[in-house]
Amino acid sequence: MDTTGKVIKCRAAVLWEAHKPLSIEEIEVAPPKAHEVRIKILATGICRSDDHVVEGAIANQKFPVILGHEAAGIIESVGEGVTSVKPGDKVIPLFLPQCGECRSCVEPKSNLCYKADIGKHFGLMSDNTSRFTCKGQVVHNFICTSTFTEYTVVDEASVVKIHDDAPLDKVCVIGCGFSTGYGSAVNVAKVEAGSTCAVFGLGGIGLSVIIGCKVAGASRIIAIDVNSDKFAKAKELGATECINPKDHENPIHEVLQKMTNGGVHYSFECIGNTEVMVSALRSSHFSAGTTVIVGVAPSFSKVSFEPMLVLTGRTLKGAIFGGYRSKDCVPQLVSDLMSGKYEVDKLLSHKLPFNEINKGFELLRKGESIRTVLHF
Ligand code: PAD
Ligand code: ZN
Ligand code: ZN
Repeated sequence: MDTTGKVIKCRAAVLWEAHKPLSIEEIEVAPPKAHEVRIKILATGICRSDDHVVEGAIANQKFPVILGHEAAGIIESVGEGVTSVKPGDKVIPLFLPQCGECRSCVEPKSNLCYKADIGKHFGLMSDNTSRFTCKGQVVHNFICTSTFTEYTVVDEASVVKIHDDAPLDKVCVIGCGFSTGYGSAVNVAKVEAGSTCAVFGLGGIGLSVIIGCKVAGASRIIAIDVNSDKFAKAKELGATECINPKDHENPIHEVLQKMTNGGVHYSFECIGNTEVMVSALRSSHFSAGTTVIVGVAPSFSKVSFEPMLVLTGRTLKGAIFGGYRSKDCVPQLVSDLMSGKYEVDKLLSHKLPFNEINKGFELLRKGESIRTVLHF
């Protein structure tokens, strides 16, 4: 049946308010307006950033909302003026858009397009309306994507065509977790061959940082987590040593300083914990070290440290989506995966039917899953 131009009724996981489970509902998805596309989502992963909203750590998120931002699917229909994709194309939705026209998109060093909703959480399309309704109520979108639904509508700046043969149940992780971690190592830190790295937090993001450090040729990759169950996988992916801060009396930065004769070249915070951000900074070499903040800390939280820590020459930086310009880079990341430059199978720990989405969140909270991929 041709659904072009029609409202589609389908299943979606609606979060009516923070601190509640997601609720599987029938929603209506309006057709795409000009420069928008409607996507049939076929696989979507659960990322900690989705859970931050459920936990209420993202203060200004508008409700009700359809979360989800790491996914792959097929274009169902396109609005007027859309040129970069057509119905039937395999695509990845981009939570970090690339409009190609704003100040960031024309700055070669920036990747944070002005169309991004990160930190703003307006949760609406560019005409300030939503394409989702449920039980007569407007439902907001989440960081330009909303993928916990059978169908979603996104701006053309927030979607990119990928290889026709791409395995969607795998490449969905390129929509967030893999690219964020991998890019933080190879693109943001620019890890060099022979260097020493420390990765704090071994979820989907931290493990992807490890993959990046290994591809870059780091000679030591020290993986740190308070949950030692995470170590086996970290080692399989390239960690050379694993340490649990709970096994040490001294602060973790002292342990790392000692292990590395004066600090690591690169450290990565992949948790979203402000204290660990400072530990990561202290773990790096006082004048040659670089620390990358990847984790998302709760809204309004503050990081505090003595300026001397950076005055001596350390670099502290951060990036969204591994510093990648999304439209330019995602198709290549997919092709590189397909050609075997890296593999993501170890990140995809669980697979669940869409209706069991709350179980997927539980697995993440209990530290049992890396990525749960939901299928429809
Ligand atoms: P996750 O919850 O799967 O992994 C976090 C890991 O950190 C777990 O293994 C925990 O056991 C571990 N941990 C918790 N506290 C500590 C501690 N004090 N010391 C050491 N280890 C600890 O999350 P994830 O990998 O999906 O995401 C990690 C963060 O990255 C999270 O804050 C998420 O919001 C953020 C993120 N950032 C971007 C971006 O573009 N910058 C994109 C996607 C996710
Ligand atoms: Zn994410
Ligand atoms: Zn832009």
